[in-house]
Amino acid sequence: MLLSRRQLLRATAAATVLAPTLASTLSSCAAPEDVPQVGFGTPLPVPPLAESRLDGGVRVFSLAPQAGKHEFVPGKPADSMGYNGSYLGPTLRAARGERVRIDIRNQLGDPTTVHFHGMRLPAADDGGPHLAIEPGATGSPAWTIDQPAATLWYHPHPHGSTEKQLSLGLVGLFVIDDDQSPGGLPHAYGVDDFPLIVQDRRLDANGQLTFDSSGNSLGTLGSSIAANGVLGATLAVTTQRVRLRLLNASGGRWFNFGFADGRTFHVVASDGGLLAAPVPVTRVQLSPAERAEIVVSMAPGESVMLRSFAPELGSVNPADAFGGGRDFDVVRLDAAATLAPSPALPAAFAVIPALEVSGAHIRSFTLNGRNINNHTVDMNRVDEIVKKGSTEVWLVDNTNAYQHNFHVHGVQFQLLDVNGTPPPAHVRGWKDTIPLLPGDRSRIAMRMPAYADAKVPYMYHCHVVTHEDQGMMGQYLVTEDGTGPSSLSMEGMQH
Ligand SMILES: [Cu+2]
Repeated sequence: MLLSRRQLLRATAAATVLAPTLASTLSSCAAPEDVPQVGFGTPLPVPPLAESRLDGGVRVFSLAPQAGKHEFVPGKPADSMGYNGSYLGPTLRAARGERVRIDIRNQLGDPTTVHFHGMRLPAADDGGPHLAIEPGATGSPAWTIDQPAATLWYHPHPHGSTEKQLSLGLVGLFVIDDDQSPGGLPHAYGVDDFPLIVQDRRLDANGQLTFDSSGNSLGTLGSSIAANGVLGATLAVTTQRVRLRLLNASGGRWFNFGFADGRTFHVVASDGGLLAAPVPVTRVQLSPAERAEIVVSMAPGESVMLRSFAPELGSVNPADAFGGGRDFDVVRLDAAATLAPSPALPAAFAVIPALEVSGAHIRSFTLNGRNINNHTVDMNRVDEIVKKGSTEVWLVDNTNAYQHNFHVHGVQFQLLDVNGTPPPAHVRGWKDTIPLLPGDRSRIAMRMPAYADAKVPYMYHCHVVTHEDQGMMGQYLVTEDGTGPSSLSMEGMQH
């Protein structure tokens, strides 16, 4: 039944892509170029750890989104954006139980927000599109970290212009530590534990970032791959094992990470924290916004390429119109002649208790075109109201002939099954974003946020950011008893 459904969808996929392909052929002389940049050897930069200060027991960080120039191609500075700099942002790091405040000063010429992706926090501090910070204005979200150690991230979420701001470089990591993590995992930042923010970049002959989605359905797709902002980066490995905190920070491209020599590596964490145990794999596929922490072993003196192999995208056809069919080299790992010893990986991490879902409230979300349940987002409309702290099961159904994904703000969830089948072990941990290939029906279970607010909603949406900008998003309120208003007033919602 599923196969026939996919076959049916395949016919419409070809029809969907025909029109834009024709349009791009007609306008090809005006279309921005996509000039792939190759050649490895530039040392991989590591985003600095953000400085913080303690203010009455609160750990305070400062972020200033700003415009700048960034050289993807030496000698050809591109217009870009960054936090506290010209491209990307510092890594925020805090421990479970700490209270944090992020002082945000918007130095851009446009409104922005800072969304803390994967964080359990009050909706009013979540940086959704209702919480715009105007140019020159400030915002100061604050909350107490109350979730396991994880690699989360922050990025803009302004209504209708997320693709532009995110793609220009407004991306940073938020690493949470806790005291439950076992020994044996590499954890020295920039020594044996490296963030890896991976983005496809569409560059023209002048090294400028360009935006052009003609001929595909996922927004701008580029054929140059940046790791921590650098094309053709190499990582100098000095230890027997390294931990890579992978983030797919692309607007629309799926990555399917593995090593060029096919070696096995271990996935140790999903979006929201450590798995129950390390999982040996040869590939880990990430849709936009997903993370995976992996640990790879190296031999002295060897080099190996971290590659994105052509992603598994189900029945999409033609594959290149949906970001498929291509391999990309991402980062080359060069091991020193002598490597410092690393402890053995632990056999098991923390137990992840399965959420009790019998009696859970069930909701259904159908992804179709650029809408969810036949609606594009209306910032004044409340789509769902949930009870604070309750457990829910959401059924998410992609009825399209091409892929989407699905992100829920304010929670970490467990993926129960995909088309009735339990997910592979390396995604049986905490998640906040899941891919949905054509025809996929997935069930996720989550404990809803512990913060009631009848005025400010949390969002759920497709994280292909051009789809999000086109309104493929809905919003849910959390209230004490699960009832509340069906509409919202935007007035007075600014930070
Ligand atoms: Cu989508």
